[in-house]
Amino acid sequence: MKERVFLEEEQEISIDQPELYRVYLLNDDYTTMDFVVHVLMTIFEKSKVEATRIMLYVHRHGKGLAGIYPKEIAETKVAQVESLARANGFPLKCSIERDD
Ligand code: NFA
Repeated sequence: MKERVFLEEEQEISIDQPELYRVYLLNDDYTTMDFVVHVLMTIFEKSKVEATRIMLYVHRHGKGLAGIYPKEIAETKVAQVESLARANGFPLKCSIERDD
């Protein structure tokens, strides 16, 4: 994605905008609600109220948006979630979709 930026008369440059990716959390029957709230607060920097809202949305609808980031950061969040989940014996999974 390129954004056109206008400078003083007759000058124009273009700046590369990073491609953004949506990170979703996926519901399962085994991960505890408290753990999902913890993941949303620590890895996605949500407040307790917002983390609880997102967790319940995922629980009820099957998947829910945790955040939108440049590709490398999105991939790092997924790796952090899945490794923390595994370390705690939970099957919690994420998915990533390009935000077009
Ligand atoms: N469905 C899980 C339960 O009832 C909670 C959960 C919510 C898991 C969101 C994964 C994501 N314990």
